[in-house]
Amino acid sequence: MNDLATPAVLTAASYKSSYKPIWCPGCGDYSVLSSVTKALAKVQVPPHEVAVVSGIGCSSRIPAYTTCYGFHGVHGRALAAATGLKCARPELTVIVTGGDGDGYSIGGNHFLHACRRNVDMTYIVMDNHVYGMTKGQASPTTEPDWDNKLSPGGTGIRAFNPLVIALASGANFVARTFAGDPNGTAEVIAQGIRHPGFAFIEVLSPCVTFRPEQREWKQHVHPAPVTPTDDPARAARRIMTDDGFNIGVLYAGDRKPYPAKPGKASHSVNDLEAEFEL
Ligand SMILES: Cc1ncc(C[n+]2csc(CCOP(=O)(O)OP(=O)(O)O)c2C)c(N)n1
Ligand code: SF4
Repeated sequence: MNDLATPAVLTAASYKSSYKPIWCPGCGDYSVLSSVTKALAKVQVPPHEVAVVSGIGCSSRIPAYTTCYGFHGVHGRALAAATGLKCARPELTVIVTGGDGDGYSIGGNHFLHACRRNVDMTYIVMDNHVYGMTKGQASPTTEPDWDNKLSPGGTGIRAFNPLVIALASGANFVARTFAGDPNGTAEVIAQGIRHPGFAFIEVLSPCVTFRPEQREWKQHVHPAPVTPTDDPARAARRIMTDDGFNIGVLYAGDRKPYPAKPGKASHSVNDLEAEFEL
C-alpha cells in the first residue's frame, strides 16, 4: 500500500505500485498484472479496500506490484490466509493470485476447501503448466508427454483439470482466460470480483523461459462457443470435453456465499471450526 489518498476516478495506474516486475521478458504474468489493475479500475474499489494475497512462485509476486494491501505468504497457503482475512475483514475485496504449482500441488487441498466454503473472494491462477520459479519442474497441469531434462519422456501422469475440480468442489464462478488478451481477462476478473462467493479464474499465462512453445497458445485460444450456465453439471460436461483453450465465463452460480460476520475482527480456532461445519 503506497498512498492512502484516493483520487475521484481510479484508473489502472492507481493500482500499480512503483516496484518494477522482475519477470522474464515476454512472461504472461506482466499482462495478468495489467488485467488485475484494469479490473480494479472497472470496479472502482479504492486500493486501501483491496487485499491481494499470494503464495510463492513467479506469479505470486503480484501483490508487491499493486498499491493495494498485500500478503506474500508461504508456498501453497494463499487461500488459507485469504480465507482468514476475508472472514475477519469482510468489507475488504480479497483477490488471491498464484500459479498452478502453488495452487494445485502443495496448495491443492486448500483449493478444494476454498471452493467448498464459497467465501467471497477472487482466485486468479496463472497457469503455465510448469513450476517457473524453481526452473521448470512438471506441475499438476503439465501434459503427461512433456519431454524435458527433469522428466525425460514426460511424467506419464494425467493432468489435473482445475476448472472441473473447482466446479465439483462448489466454486460459484468459473472462468478461463488468456494472458494474451489483457482486456478480456480484465473484464472477466471484474465480473469475478462482482460475483458473490468464490470466483475461480484460470488464466493461461505462458512461461516463455521453460515452456517457450506456449507462445503458440495465441493460435489455439478461442472464445467458448457457449453462453455461461448456472447448471454445474452442464458446465462440468462442457469443460471435461473442451480442448483446454475455450476462453470465457463457463459457470456463474447462485450458491450463497459463506456468511462472514461484519465487525468480528478476531475468532478463536474453536469458533472458526464450528462456523465451517456444514
Ligand atoms: C514449502 C515449499 N516447498 C517448495 C518451495 C519451492 N518453490 C517455490 S516456488 C515453487 C513452484 C512455483 O510454481 P508455480 O506456482 O506454478 O508458479 P510459477 O513460478 O510458475 O509462476 C516451488 C516448488 C517453497 N518455496 N516452499
Ligand atoms: S520463469 Fe517463466 S513464469 Fe517465471 S518469470 Fe520467467 S517466464 Fe515467467
